Amino acid sequence: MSGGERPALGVGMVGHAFMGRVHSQAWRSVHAFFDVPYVPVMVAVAGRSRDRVRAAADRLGWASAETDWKALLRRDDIDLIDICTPGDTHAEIAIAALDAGKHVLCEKPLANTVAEAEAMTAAAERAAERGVRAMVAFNYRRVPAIALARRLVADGRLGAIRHVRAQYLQDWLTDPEQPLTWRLQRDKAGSGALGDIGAHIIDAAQFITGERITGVTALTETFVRERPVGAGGGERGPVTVDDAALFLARTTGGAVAAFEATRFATGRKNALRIEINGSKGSLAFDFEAMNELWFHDAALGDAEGGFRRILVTEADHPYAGAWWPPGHLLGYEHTFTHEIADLLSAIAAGTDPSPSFADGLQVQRVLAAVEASAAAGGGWTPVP
Ligand code: 4PW
Repeated sequence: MSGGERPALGVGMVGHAFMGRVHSQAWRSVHAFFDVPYVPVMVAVAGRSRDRVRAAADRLGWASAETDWKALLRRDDIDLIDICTPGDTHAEIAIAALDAGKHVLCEKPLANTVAEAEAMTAAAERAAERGVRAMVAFNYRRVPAIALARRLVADGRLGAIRHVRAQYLQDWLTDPEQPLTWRLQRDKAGSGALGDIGAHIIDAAQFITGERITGVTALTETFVRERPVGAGGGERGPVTVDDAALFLARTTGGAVAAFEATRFATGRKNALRIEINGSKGSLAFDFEAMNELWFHDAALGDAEGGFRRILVTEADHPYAGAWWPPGHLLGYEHTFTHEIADLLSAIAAGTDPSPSFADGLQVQRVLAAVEASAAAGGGWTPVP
């Protein structure tokens, strides 16, 4: 295998549904836009059905297809395993891959339980001693506007952070006839809106502010408790996860925070929103207008202050310069390209990628605290 001037890095991907499709797009294009130290080679994709994985390989650009993910670990031409499967398989695949000396990119949330996330983090720490790296895929960190928000906070433009208001609003479950897919089953997904989309706003809030959540008080709700199983037959099965999760939190820097994750926000499709108020200014972001960051600089005074839109497409904005001229907007898929560019750079630099498995474990602890608080009627629950 040759990657031209840059060495090749063989990739094997497990799973080829929504996340597998978007990761494939990133693996195909990253080296064309970013000066990454390796040229990824899309060696093989693994999936359970022979026909479907073969078709996915052809369509998404993978050179070969396997029906057993363990086959990927046995191949010498694969250096990295990309895990795009439901949460119940993350721990087994990631630990086996790291122990086999393969770098790992793992979809979020890192695992279904804190115990699994701890075992994965221990495996990542063992692997790091051999130069093998692991990253958890919180892709929204790589939205240029979110990365710019972090830069503004780090540069002191917001002063002391007082409020974090974070929401992740979707509406794809409002129809009670929406089938009982794996995301609605606790044994497969770990939790519902909480882990699937709440995990993203936990990570984004901590990433932007540089602060960590120290404790929570929470409630969760499941509005539709049974849904159709499979197509047509009339059979219904129990929904075993939350449809919505809301919680208040405190952070290491003394801020107070409000989080809301729901799949019942009628009319909201993928509204990951975050507003941060500090002593010197405020920031506001909504993924449904992901190229924009709104910034209020209190130093301008009442007469000239107010939220101002920054179109985050300038060459000196994070990631944006690698793409198109200013004003030519980016989309959801670009965040995954950015994530993979950062992962490849970390592998070459011999440093822990960010977010690491340890970061994923910390988010998992917040998720567990939210569930524990909600189960106890909303009692204050510290995050260890
Ligand atoms: O990770 C998230 C998914 O599980 C995604 O970013 C959006 O919410 C789209 O699907 C779910």
